[in-house]
Amino acid sequence: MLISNRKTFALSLASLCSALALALPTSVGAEQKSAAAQPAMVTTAGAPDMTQADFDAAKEIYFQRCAGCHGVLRKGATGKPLTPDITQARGQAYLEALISYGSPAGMPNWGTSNALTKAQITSMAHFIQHTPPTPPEWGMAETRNTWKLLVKPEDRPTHQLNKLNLQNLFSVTLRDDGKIALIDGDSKQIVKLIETGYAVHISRISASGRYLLVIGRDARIDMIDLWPKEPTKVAEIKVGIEARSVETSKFKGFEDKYTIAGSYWPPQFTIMDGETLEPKQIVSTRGMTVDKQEYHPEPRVAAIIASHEWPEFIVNVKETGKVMLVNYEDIKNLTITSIDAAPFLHDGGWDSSHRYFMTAANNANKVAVIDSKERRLTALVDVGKTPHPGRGANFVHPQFGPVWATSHLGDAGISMIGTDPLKYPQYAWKQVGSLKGQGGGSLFIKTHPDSRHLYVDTTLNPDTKLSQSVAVFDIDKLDAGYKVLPIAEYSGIKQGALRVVQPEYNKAGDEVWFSVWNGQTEESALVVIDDKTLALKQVIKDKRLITPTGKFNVYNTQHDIY
Ligand code: DHE
Repeated sequence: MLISNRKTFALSLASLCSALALALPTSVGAEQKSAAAQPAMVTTAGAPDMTQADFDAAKEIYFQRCAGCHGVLRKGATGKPLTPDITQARGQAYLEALISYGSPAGMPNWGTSNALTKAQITSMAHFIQHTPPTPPEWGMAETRNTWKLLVKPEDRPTHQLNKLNLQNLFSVTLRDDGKIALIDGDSKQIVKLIETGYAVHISRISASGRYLLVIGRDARIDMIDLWPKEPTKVAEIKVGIEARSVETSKFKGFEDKYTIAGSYWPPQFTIMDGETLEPKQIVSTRGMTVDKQEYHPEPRVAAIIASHEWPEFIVNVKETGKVMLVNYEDIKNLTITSIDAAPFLHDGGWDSSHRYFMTAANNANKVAVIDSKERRLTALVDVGKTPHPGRGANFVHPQFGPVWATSHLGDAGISMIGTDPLKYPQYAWKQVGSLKGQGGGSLFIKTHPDSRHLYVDTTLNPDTKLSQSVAVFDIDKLDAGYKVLPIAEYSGIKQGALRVVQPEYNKAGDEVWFSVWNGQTEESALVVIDDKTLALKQVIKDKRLITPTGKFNVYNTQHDIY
């Protein structure tokens, strides 16, 4: 896992992880020895023996903190592969040092940040030398068993019954609290807190703007109807054991008809009824990789985006490096177009025309451009090290015309790619320029069609000065460099390992919201900046705002504005 707030690892995580620990077999490929007076032991040839209790505890930590980047089967993705042949060759001391101190390539410093104790680090270094345990599969029976239709469609209102300005509502991830906060973008008041899955990840809005879909790392989806007297959860389902993405159908005539969710484990996606979340189809993504054409047992589903050109979902399959265009016109006879891109596909968003899906192949240091109309790969564009755009940022460059930009985890560059093949063919699908930001460790970049500013966070930079501030570029004077906004300082919070993450605009495009993300027992905040003046507009503090990270403005998310 890429980040965790220090000292915070959440009670809410504990519940999932205990559940995982119960669900997971204890070490596949590892023998268990037990003797009457001896604790049960787990052994793997070449690895230090572990007691069953230590092995289980390490397994929990691995799922909580490591699997997101290294993969459940440890074959590597954002993080390096950690299979026993590799880890045993590295040896105990090397592994302990790496876990403790981290690396400039993005491995967190679990020891020196006090997130893990010395004993836990020793145990983790032992654990990753063992054969990885394989979690169970999750088919239709398991999925259906978790499905809860809380309010039937016929019992829901036929029009909006509350007075909320839904278009300027924000769904805010309260990452380690297992909740989202709905915040009124006008008054900045919390409208409601809603319980969701553990380590909530993202929110997406249905095509009509009525339903909010929230997914947690535990693969639980909560569907919230924004029309009742107060926003209310109407359906819930669990589509696997680990997941990150959810999206709803947006093609004309199919608005709100289907919901899709991608799972990390098992590696598959699930298509559900858009009004009820009733599961309809589960499709495995296991298969051959794009480069070596080798079988991969764990190709996880990363970003998913709904096509506006065809009744299709565009699905990033991380480890195989393939983009699947899943046509949902006939759900019983799914047609899937598989497009070769590059590994490891992660996140991405539309260009400004909403025709081209720009998606990061972060291990290849490339952005894949998928033409959703022609259903093919348009280009693989070389960019900087480990691009991580979120959904990226679209703006009109004074020289290159419309561009889409991404920042990078691995370096300070911000790559701009030309996106207008008609008026600016000479710049289309090329990296036309690179800006220098504050540093590496950037997760998200954002602008708005009515703004002339470009905001870049550096959440994962090891230098707290950088992880607690953001860079702002004036799009009309990009050569002038950036201004620094000390967002964490603006929040007035003095305690804790604050990190500033994810710019998000309000509907009008004249405010930008940032999360000041602190530990679970510490104070966090949202900081709102006036986009015209770049002055601090408001600090939103509330003891219920626990570990805020992603923020999703209903209108901007619904209409793919970024
Ligand atoms: Fe995310 C989006 C996966 C860690 C905050 N994250 C995504 C998407 C994926 C993903 C695949 C794209 C979804 C889509 O568009 O359909 N994230 C992962 C991981 O695998 C990773 C690296 C490690 C993990 O264990 O989960 C990871 N992500 C994080 C965090 O630690 C962040 C910063 C804080 C948090 O809340 O967990 C985080 N991820 C986000 C946010 C988005 C996101 C805010 C949506 C950005 C947007 O603008 O759409």
